[in-house]
Amino acid sequence: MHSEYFGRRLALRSLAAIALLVAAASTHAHDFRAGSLVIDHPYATPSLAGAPNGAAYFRSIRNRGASADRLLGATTEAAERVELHEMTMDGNVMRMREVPAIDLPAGQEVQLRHGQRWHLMLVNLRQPLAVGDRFDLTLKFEKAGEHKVKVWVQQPRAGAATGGHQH
Ligand SMILES: [Cu+2]
Repeated sequence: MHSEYFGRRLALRSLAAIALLVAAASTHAHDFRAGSLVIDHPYATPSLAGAPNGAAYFRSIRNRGASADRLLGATTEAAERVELHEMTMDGNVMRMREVPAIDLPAGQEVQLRHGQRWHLMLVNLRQPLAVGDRFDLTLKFEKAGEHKVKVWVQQPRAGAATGGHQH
């Protein structure tokens, strides 16, 4: 009788554990708060075979505050250094340049997805980035200070810009 009760409890427990796992797996987005900033879904695309560099993106960074802030840079164990890059079109040629900061105007949302204007370049990856990997990235903001976020490595969603990031 005792053992039957125990067995039931175990079964209930593993059901609860499975429910938790399912809940975790179905969470497709994550976000972080840094003062009045909301850093929505930091992610990176898998690195290309033989490519020394990778790139990290965000769904967006929202500044819900009353004053402007700026992203000044980032560091990560996953790469030797991180650069803020801006993409511009020069006729038909896509150009990339390093910028000292990315403006985050008060009350606005800045999109930083792949194929868009900005990205964080991960210079000299310690190891290739594969789908499912996660790594820490410490962002440095002018006003909000330093904040660590978790970057998810994932395949760009079908239908999204293919973001050809070549360095
Ligand atoms: Cu770049």
